[in-house]
Amino acid sequence: MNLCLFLLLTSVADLHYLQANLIAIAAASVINFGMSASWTWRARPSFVSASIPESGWAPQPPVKRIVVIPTYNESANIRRLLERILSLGRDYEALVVDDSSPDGTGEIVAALAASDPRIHMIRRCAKMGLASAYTDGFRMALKMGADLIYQMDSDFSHDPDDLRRLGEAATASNVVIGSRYVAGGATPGWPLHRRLVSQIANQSARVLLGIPLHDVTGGFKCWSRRALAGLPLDSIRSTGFAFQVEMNYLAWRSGFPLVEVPITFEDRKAGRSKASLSIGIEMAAVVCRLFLNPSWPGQRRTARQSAP
Ligand SMILES: Nc1nc2c(ncn2[C@@H]2O[C@H](COP(=O)(O)OP(=O)(O)OP(=O)(O)O)[C@@H](O)[C@H]2O)c(=O)[nH]1
Ligand SMILES: [Mg+2]
Repeated sequence: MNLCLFLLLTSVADLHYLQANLIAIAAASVINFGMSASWTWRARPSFVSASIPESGWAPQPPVKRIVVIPTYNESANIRRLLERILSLGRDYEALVVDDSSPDGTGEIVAALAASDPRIHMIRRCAKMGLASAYTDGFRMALKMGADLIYQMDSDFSHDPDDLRRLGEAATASNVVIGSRYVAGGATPGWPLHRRLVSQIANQSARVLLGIPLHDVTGGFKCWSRRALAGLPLDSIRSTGFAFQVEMNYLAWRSGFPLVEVPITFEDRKAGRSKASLSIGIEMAAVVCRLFLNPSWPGQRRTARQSAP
C-alpha cells in the first residue's frame, strides 16, 4: 500500500520524493492501524438506546436562526458575507466571533452591527483558535434563544445560499452536516494531493472512530437548539479544525442521527487560509485520543436528560 501510494503521489500529483514518501508512510500506517483495530481487537462503540433523542424537530414560527462565523483577518470577505446571509430572510441573524483581527475585520463588523440589530459580535482579545471561537459563539447563540444554530467559514468556501437547505434538513434531524463527499457534493478545482489528504483524514476518522459520515472534517453545519444544548461543549479539547471531528463524535455518541446534505466547497478567493501543518497534526492527535479513550463526558449525561 505504501509503495502504491508513493508511486501515485510522485507520478500523478508530482510531489517531491520526500514529501510523497512521508505522506505515503503516514497514510498507510493510519489505514493499516485503523483496519486492524476496528476489525480485530476493538469492539464497536455502542449506543444506549434510551439516550437516542427523537430525530424530528417541529419548529414553531418564527424560527430564530443564528449563523455563527469565526473570523480572523477576513476584512476582504466579511461585509459581503453578512449581506448575503441577512438577505436570506428576516429570521436570519449573524454572530461573528472575531479574534481582534489585525486587518480590521472587527471594526467592519462593529460598524455594520451599529446599524443592523441582526448582526452581533463577540470580540476576543487575541487569536485563540477556531474551536473556542465556535464554542463561545454557540454558548452565546443559545443564550440569545436561537432555535437553529448554523456554523460556517467566512471565506465563501461555504455558499450562504446553502443555509436554507441545511435549515430545511434540520426540521427532520437535529444535526445536519454540509457534505462534500455524498452524491451531489463537490470540491471543484482541488488538486489530487489535496483530495488525497482530505480523504485520508476523513477515512481515518470514519474507520477509527466509527462516525457514520462521509464528510467528517467539514465545517458547514446546522444544529438544533436541542442538539447543541445537549452536547458537553466544556469537554472539547481541540483548538483548531480537529474541533469539527470532535463535535461530530460527541453528537454521534449522544445518539443524534447525523444527516448529510450535499454542498459544493469552493476554495477561498480572498484573504489567506489559516490552515497549517500543526492543525493537521492536531487533527491526527485528536482522532487518536478519541479512539484510544472512547469514554467521554456525555456518557454520564444523556442528551435527552440535558437538552432543555
Ligand atoms: N475567531 C477565529 N477564527 C478563526 C481562527 N482560525 C481560523 N478562523 C476562521 O475560521 C474559518 C476557517 O478558516 P480558513 O482559514 O478558511 O481555513 P480552512 O477553511 O480550513 O482552509 P482553506 O480551505 O485553505 O481556506 C475562517 O472564517 C477563518 O477566518 C481563529 O483562531 N480565531
Ligand atoms: Mg476556508
